Amino acid sequence: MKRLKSTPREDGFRMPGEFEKHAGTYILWPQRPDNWRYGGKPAQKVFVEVANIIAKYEPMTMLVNQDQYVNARNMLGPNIRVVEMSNNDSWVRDSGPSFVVDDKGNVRGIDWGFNAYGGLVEGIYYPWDFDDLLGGKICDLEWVDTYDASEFILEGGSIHVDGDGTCITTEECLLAPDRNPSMSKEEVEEYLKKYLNVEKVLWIPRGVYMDEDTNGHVDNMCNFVRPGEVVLAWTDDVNDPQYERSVEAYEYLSNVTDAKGRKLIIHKLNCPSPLIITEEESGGVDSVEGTLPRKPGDRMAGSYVNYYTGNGFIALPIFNDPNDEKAIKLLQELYPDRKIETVYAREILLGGGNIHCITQQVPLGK
Ligand code: KQY
Repeated sequence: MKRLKSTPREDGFRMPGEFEKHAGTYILWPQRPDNWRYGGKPAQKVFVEVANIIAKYEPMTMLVNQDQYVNARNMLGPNIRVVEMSNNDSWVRDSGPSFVVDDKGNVRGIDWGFNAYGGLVEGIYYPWDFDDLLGGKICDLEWVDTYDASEFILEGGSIHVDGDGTCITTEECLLAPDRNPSMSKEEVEEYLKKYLNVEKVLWIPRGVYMDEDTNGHVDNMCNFVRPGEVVLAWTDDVNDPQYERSVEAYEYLSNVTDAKGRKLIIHKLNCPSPLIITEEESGGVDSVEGTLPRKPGDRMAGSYVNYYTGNGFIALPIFNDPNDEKAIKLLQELYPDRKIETVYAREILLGGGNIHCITQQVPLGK
């Protein structure tokens, strides 16, 4: 497949909203013992659960390292395609490609640079060479030509688009000195405009409290329900450090318009109560030089915003928390035509992310 040096904007391609129709979804199989406790065994069960839900609604592909291929194949149903693909960790939202479409229904990929959330400065695992190759490999598997954006470090979880000219991101992540240190905010914004083919970039200052693995990815903090309408991670507890982050984002979003000049409708999506890594959970993770440790007593960046929007469904992480029910209710109201499929997702959160971070959609085109 071709590697393109032009940009989606020049060629009339745009990144669609996640809520637009998909041709399928990718997930990477978890296994690294310095991130997933007990060699990923508990996480694998939850990834299977997520994959089984997605496979009910759209074609589902699981990518897996050679040494786990047979195990993954045996744990997954025959309705899931399992493909061997070398990888360093299991966050295909971030290491995989983004996809763009044109008006004729053609689909192309964008292969961003990937440096494990900060390279040699603040990256959270080493090495990341297999993950950096995933964008191009997945595009090949999809038979789509690929825009070469490898000079620009970007994780897919650090952006959301409304498919209608607007991108939303966080300053905390995209302006972090370990991503694209030689670029100014204006240059980063221009790059996003060219590759996502958007006219406007909205910059929330910070992501969710303690989302330190990712430097505050937007996909844990805010998401487009549809153009003009967002959900925002929220707490009413003024003593919670999350409060000032949520209020700051709310005030910002209340005072901007999107690319089409609309004021945003903002839905507050209350976070679960603080979720803390236990001694037992931390004890199951290998301690390795160069990998961010998962320490007992650390608060995790729990948020319901990290859900995945698929064809006819929402895959929503829940935490056995009193706010689970509120989240389900709000999302069912916001997505009346989609079934809310819940997954008890503490195990994914223990790895540092959630359902949105482990999934990557391929748009249908026409
Ligand atoms: O949340 C994500 N997008 C991924 C975080 C990676 C965590 C690795 N420990």
